[in-house]
Amino acid sequence: MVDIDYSVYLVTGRELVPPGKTYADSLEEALQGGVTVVQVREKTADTGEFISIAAQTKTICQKYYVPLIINDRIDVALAVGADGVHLGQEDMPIAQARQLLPSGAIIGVSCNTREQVEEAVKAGADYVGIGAVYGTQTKSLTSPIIGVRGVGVRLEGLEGTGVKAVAIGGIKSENLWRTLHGSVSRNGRALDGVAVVSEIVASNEPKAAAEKLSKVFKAFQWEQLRAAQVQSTTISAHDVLGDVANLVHKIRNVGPLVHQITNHVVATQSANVTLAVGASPIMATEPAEMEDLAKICGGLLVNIGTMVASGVEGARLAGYYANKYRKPIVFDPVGIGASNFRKENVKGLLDLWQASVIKGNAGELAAFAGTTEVLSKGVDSVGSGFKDPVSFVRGLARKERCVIVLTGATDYISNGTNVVAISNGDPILGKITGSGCILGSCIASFCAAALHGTEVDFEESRLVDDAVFIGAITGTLVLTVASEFAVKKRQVGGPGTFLSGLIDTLWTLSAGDVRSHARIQIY
Ligand code: 3NM
Ligand code: MG
Repeated sequence: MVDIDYSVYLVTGRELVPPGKTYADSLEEALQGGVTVVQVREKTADTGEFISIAAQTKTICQKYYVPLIINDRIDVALAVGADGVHLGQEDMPIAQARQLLPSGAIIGVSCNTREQVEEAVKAGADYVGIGAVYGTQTKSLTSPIIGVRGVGVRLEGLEGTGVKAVAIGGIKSENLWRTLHGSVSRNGRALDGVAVVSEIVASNEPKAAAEKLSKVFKAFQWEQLRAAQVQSTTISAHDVLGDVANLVHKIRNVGPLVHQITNHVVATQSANVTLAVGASPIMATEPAEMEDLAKICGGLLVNIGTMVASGVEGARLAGYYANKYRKPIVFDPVGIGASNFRKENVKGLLDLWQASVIKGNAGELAAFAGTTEVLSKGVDSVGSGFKDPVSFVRGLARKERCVIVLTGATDYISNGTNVVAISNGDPILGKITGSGCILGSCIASFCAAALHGTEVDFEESRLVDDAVFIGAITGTLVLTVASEFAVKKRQVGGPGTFLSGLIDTLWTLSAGDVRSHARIQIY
């Protein structure tokens, strides 16, 4: 069987075609823009009209060698000689459709739950349509919106099978990058395509709309391919520390504005640390100002520490606009394992936006990853609680498509390929409140500085790249090296003087200090 390219899967919606454009013109332009599959979906047409639309669609699709799929109606598919059918949960069972259709016909099934995905696989579906990912105006939904994290869970049902998957429901070029990055199973199974109606059909420029989707998808596929090929690259500690030193220098010149939504326990010291490393904090939480701030800030920190329900909307919008304006987001799911509210909150936020860096201690990241690994106390010589922290952070970074920072006596930072372990830091860091939260501010500041001045193409993500990796490493090194300096060089009597000593040290720490005192190991 020929492999079908599901990447830009157009579902028709004749009623949405804007005035002044015919259905046929809109369809043809969409195909010119890079649509790879067309499904004719007619919810009210009589059989005769459906057949005539399907036949017209087939003629146009054939010009572009694009397969044609008919929604629901086996008879219509047979009548026009379509390439396949798409079945809803209430439509004809797959086995019966398979009997009626010619051999090799494509059969796709709409799935809302993981169980439905598994059933579709068992019944011999060629692909599943998983949705609705987001809210949609196009169809009145009868089952729950599942979010990108939910798509990831449903993709687990496809692991080890050749069944393909597209996501559907509210997908736009604006949220496509997040959709693709977020919709990944724990073992890295990603989407084969996205199905859209309104983004293309309701557009006055369906060609441009399809081109945009296609371009983002191709960039994603390229990234996937590269990730699969490049299991590890050899980077040297010398080169990494060179980049770190440059960034410590750069942040003083750039002075990036860093938007921080953090908990009220640490807000003041986080703002002071941000200033001390050479950046400027803005600690705003009002939803109405989030878009304006995303435009002017170099980066965003979201820390859920003391977040209350009324604060969630600000965090949602801040991240949404940070993604939109391509600003890096550092996400700190503080105490995620402590309550269901926090867990649901984290899920809700990551359903909406893509983090560039996720940081946490062993307990937090274990809860976040949903690992069953028991965090036994004090048995682990690396002190992180994980038996194999290197593999853990690498795997989680791959799954989340972002940089992971696992904090502990040794900090582990991964971009999904390499892992940098940092063994700097004085134990007294554990004796002041919020040293982890401060680290988040520090990392956000250096990520903002790292991305400063890089031109960002809308279709291209620069949210998760080498600059962010170096930003995370630099933020961690600067804070941990400074803690050692503060203890050694100042008259630190205890945690109180340590905090002020730390801020003073951050203020004066040079690129050379960081470079010469860094203790890093690369895996
Ligand atoms: N099926 P738009 S959502 C046809 O959840 C369809 O199964 C869905 O349209 C499902 O891209 C949907 O305009 C409509 O949001 C998708
Ligand atoms: Mg149906």
